[in-house]
Amino acid sequence: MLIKMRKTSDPLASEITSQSTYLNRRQFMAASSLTLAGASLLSAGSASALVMRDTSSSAARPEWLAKQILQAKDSPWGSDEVPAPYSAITNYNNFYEFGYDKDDPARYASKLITDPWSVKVEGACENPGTLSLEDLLKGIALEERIYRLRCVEAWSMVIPWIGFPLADLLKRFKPLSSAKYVQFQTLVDKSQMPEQRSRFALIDWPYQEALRMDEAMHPLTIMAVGLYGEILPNQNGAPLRLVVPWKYGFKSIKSIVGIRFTEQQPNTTWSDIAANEYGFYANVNPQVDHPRWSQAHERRLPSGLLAPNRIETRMFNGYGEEVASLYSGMDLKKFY
Ligand SMILES: Nc1nc2c(c(=O)[nH]1)N[C@H]1C(S)=C(S)[C@@H](COP(=O)(O)O)O[C@H]1N2
Ligand SMILES: [Mo]
Repeated sequence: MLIKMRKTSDPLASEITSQSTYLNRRQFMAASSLTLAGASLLSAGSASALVMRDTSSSAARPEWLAKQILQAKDSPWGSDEVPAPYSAITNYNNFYEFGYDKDDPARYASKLITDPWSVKVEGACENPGTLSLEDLLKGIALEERIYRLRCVEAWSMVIPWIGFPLADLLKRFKPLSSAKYVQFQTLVDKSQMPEQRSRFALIDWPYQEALRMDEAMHPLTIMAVGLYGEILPNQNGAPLRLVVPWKYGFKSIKSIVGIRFTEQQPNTTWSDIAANEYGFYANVNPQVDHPRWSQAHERRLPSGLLAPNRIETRMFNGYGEEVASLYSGMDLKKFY
């Protein structure tokens, strides 16, 4: 598969990525392993400057995970998309545990300890328990999924995730037939997450999100552990984060430590804060505006003053063919 990088003929929205060609998968993987080995990407000839990584930014990069990520298979998803530059994906983030500005996560998340890491699975299932990340990923085949991520704030990015279907994981816990929803929680650790120390925080920690069971089991729903062929940077939700590409970005919860199967619709962070603005479903929908802004368009990042990159927002973020049937008969203006 070709990882399509920006062509020089494309309107350059930002100067973040200088060179541009197509970089084929092999070069991409070779470049990744070079970085893993600590070598400088800048010496890698034509691959240079495509992805500028700060390899020191993650406190821990377990070797077994790096290896598993290098073995990720291609997938047809998004092979026609142009991924945003690595520097854009890792410097423009929402991760409120580390602050509210877009560059706060890149600045403050680097010291988050992600190894060892464990996830507690509980609720309506036959096999609850607490698993280390390594056990959780044992026998799991990773793949690359290049997805559009559409934030409710009306910007979007194309991100080449490395992950696996959430369904592959959930099945192992044998959810009961009474389990209708699955809830996820992010780590709470005041010593590592500065905004959790604030008395004025908007969010009642932990950050939590949830999906209906059929949404969770949908093949497009993944857990990501990497991007651009490498271990997930902390600001993107290391070591394990959800990615639900047809829903607004806030559903794609980061740095998950808890999974719970429930019979009732669980609480979710943003609808708890403002239920009239952020619904449980949060399907990308250009016809249902946020009370304070239109959702008809989005800014595709990277963008700049001279190249705003304003594009039309698509129903279900362009994944309607795959997911529309999940909502047949539902009034999506009511269940926004
Ligand atoms: N724990 C946690 N997860 C989170 C958030 C957050 O603040 N905390 N922000 C969400 C929002 S609003 C978006 S748009 C995406 C952004 O993901 P990215 O920074 O990897 O692009 O993460 C989501 N997951
Ligand atoms: Mo978002």
